[in-house]
Amino acid sequence: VLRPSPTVTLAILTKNEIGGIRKIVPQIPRREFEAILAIDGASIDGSAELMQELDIPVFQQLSPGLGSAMMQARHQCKTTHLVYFHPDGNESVQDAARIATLLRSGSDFVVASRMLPGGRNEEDGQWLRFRKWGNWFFIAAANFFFSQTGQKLTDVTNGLRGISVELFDRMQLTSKDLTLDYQMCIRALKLGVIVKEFPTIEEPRIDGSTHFRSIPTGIAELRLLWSELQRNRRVRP
Ligand SMILES: Nc1nc2c(ncn2[C@@H]2O[C@H](COP(=O)(O)OP(=O)(O)OP(=O)(O)O)[C@@H](O)[C@H]2O)c(=O)[nH]1
Ligand SMILES: [Mg+2]
Repeated sequence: VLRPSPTVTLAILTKNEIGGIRKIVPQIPRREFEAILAIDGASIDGSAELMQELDIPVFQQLSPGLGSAMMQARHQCKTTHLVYFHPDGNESVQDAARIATLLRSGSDFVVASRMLPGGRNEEDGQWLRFRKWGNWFFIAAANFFFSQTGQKLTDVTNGLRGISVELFDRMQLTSKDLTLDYQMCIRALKLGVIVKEFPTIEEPRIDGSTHFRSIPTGIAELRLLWSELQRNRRVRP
């Protein structure tokens, strides 16, 4: 099959993230992407206006939830591939560019991993690492229940990732909240798609506050895992 040569959109997701945007967005190596856009979740701090000043087309989110924003980015995307980026300070703009490069060289799905050797999770160095321990559980469960090829993923919840639009559509994703990241990884395993990972260093957020508290997030991820177990056979090709 002849495929068009890959083109990549950088999709920036923002909700009241003005401090991070001010520092991070000007550092984005925009030449690495054919297109750039932002989906804004009804920010009230001027995030959307600042993005527009920085020459980035902003689309107001039509329905709530981080997953909905990611799906809307897919619908606005006119390229063959898509990279998701969150300008709150957690993520490196160089790693976003690296994802674009990996997509261009043939990967269908690339996830920046905080758990691979050389990577770092924002909790590393702390004594209590509830989020990281939760992540370990969700990673182990995904690999145990869904891996078709023997591939073992090392990070299933990091939002810094890129995917081909074709694969995104083939995954038939349904999560409207932040569990969409986990659902994408599970669907990749179910479909037997190779997930390309590389180590990434997660820095602390710059400003503002988290949108996702640990316990409700953990419960949402558990529910997602449960529903993926229920529909285990439905997505297989
Ligand atoms: N468009 C849109 N963006 C969102 C929504 N919720 C969160 N975001 C953005 O998605 C990114 C991830 O949210 P965070 O609150 O940083 O989540 P996190 O990285 O798990 O938590 P921190 O450790 O606090 O950084 C940030 O850039 C947010 O601004 C939403 O509903 N819509
Ligand atoms: Mg963050």
